[in-house]
Amino acid sequence: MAKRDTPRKRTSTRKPESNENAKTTDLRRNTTDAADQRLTTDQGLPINDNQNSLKAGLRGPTLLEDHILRDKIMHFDHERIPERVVHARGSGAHGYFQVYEPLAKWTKAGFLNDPARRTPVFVRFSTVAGSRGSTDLARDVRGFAVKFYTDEGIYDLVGNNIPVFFIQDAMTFPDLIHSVKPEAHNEMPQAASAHETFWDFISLMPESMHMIMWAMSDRAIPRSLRMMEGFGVHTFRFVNAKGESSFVKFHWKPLLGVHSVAWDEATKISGKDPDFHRRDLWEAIENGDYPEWELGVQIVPAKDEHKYPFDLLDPTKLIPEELVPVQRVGKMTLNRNPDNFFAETEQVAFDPGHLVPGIDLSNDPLLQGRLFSYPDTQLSRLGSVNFNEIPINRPLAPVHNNHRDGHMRQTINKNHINYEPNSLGGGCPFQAAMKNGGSTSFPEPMEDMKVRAKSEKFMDHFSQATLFYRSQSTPEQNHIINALRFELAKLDTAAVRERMIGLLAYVDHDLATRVAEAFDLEVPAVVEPLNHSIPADTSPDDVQPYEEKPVVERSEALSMANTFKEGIRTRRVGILADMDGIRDATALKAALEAEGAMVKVIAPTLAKGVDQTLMTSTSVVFDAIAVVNQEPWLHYPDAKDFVCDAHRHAKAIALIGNADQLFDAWGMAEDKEGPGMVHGRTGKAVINAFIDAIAAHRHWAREKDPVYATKA
Ligand code: HDE
Repeated sequence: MAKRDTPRKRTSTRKPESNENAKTTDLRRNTTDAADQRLTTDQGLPINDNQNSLKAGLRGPTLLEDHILRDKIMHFDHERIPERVVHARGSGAHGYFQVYEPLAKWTKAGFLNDPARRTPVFVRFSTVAGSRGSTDLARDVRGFAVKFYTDEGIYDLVGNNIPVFFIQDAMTFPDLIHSVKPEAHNEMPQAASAHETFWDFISLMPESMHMIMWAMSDRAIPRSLRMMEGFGVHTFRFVNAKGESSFVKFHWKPLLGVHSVAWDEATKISGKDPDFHRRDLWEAIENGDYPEWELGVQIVPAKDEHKYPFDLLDPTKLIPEELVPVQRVGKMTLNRNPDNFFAETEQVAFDPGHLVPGIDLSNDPLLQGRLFSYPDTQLSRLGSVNFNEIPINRPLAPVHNNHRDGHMRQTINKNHINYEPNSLGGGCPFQAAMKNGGSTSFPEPMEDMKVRAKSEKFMDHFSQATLFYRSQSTPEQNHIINALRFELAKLDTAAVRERMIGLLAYVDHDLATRVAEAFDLEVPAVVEPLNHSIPADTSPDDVQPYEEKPVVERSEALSMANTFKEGIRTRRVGILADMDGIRDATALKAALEAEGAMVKVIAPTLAKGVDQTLMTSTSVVFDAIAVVNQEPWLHYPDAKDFVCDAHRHAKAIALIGNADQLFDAWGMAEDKEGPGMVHGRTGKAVINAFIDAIAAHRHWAREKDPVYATKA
């Protein structure tokens, strides 16, 4: 066989990058794009035959001396590193952040004070429970971790898409994660909380009830990583140049609005396209539809620390936006896909302890535990204290210190002065004065007893769970009830289910009743708030008196029903049309694409003007569908599934020509009318009505699943 000695053509369709950020992050890339690339060993030896191992004769055994074969196989044998113990399944992207106005009043952080500065970022989104290859559409919290490569060093905002957490103290994190991961004896189920050990743990942890409301809501099955909010969860501190501190909660608000899929749809997407979220993010960036989020801050002046009925240090509580509005202070844009998944998305190492001057920690006991966990995890995952030298983790700010050696050290330190203070090195590297950016911790006054306990306000486990539930629209509440029915029905132990109904009764009695109906259980009467008692050995000084505090009964910001619903940019639309309907389909496609939608024409065969065959397609990967004409769909079971699923999942549906007759033929005559259903010929009126219906995202009012019904 002739040997290749010429380079293959690059086939990437990637658009050339033009922004500043690309230039800076390129510094960390190991680019070997030279035109003439000969295949070599890791030592640089050109390889003449990459197909045949070295043998003693044409039919003889392979020789041990074949170092080319041994090197290749040995490298391959070690290609996997331990996956993250949580958040193993993730997708990443590069981009930049820009602040709108200087935030000097609150923080001295340089990247939050210079509107002209574009700070490069790398973002990794993730699920929590599943392994690296698990489905994107699991019911789960999504990680939302942002690494800012600031001029003052790395700042990591390692948050989630839900603003609160299951537990209040780092001490119980391993228990929580053990309980939700696949069960220890049989490694099932993958990427799902619907199993015995998780609900056993939760039913004994009333503090988790607020987070459970979020996790059972549609927030846990996002439509797209580009359409979910992000939260720093903990309360952090801002510190300004005068040394004054205020408390801050961080938010990411997606400019496309917050949208989710239906649960039945999520389970079907998991089968049809387990990479649905990853693909969606990748394609949007490749198409130039760069995802954007505004950074929001809720600022609480130091003097207001004890003003609220909840403790700012309690990560199971949020600050209702009615009490402290979210101020939008800057924008993050993701505009470049990683070049190499392993080198970037897999090796990126976040740490809530990566801070810059002007942003500091609070005493949230969950956050405090994380400060130990992340660098410790990097050690076992990435194998060395030198993980900071991996290109994706390297700061753009210069690094000067006396760290030396260790596994896989990259830096070649060129002199022998590896201690401080020193005189032989001219005192370098020297400590930075505060005025020159030297970081200091906020000098929070502190004098107290050592205790294993929590402050009194941590003991209110239900009022914000109730606030969340009561702030949801009716369809959202129905989805929570249905999710709880699904999860609890998967349990073998009736006592766990009963304990859960008991806890739900403290959140909302109607909620508990409607969940309990599915199991024929009685809801116990609620006598008084079920809170942990304060441990007997707590100092009386630590028990804070209860005062009148501002209370919010309902918060609009907590419901996705109130999200942004204008425009159809990046929405996916599938049009069923055979050759007789191709003209209508092409016209509709052009009109929707002009509004920024991503449209596919689907037909039984891959003829001209057709993008996908019916056999390879499914409506669960589209946001809206159109059907042109009744024929030939009447005779295709796949077409019936396509349309019925779209209808059940409350999507916008356009029935073009006589396609509405399909609904009569399929025994769904009454379903062809209703919100989000558009009929007619492909004229302006129909197209505009369809665009409005798609922009609304979902038409939940159409849902009529019998399990939602309340017992008479
Ligand atoms: Fe994490 N978490 N976590 N976590 N977490 C990790 O760190 C941990 C918590 C979050 O895309 C691990 O580098 C403890 C809250 C995200 O690489 C590990 C506690 C929030 C990611 C770890 C928490 C998070 C992680 C695994 C309780 C939301 C993925 C790999 C004290 C604010 C980051 C790694 C990425 C990852 C520990 C609680 C978010 C094991 C001990 C609360 C987004 O170190």
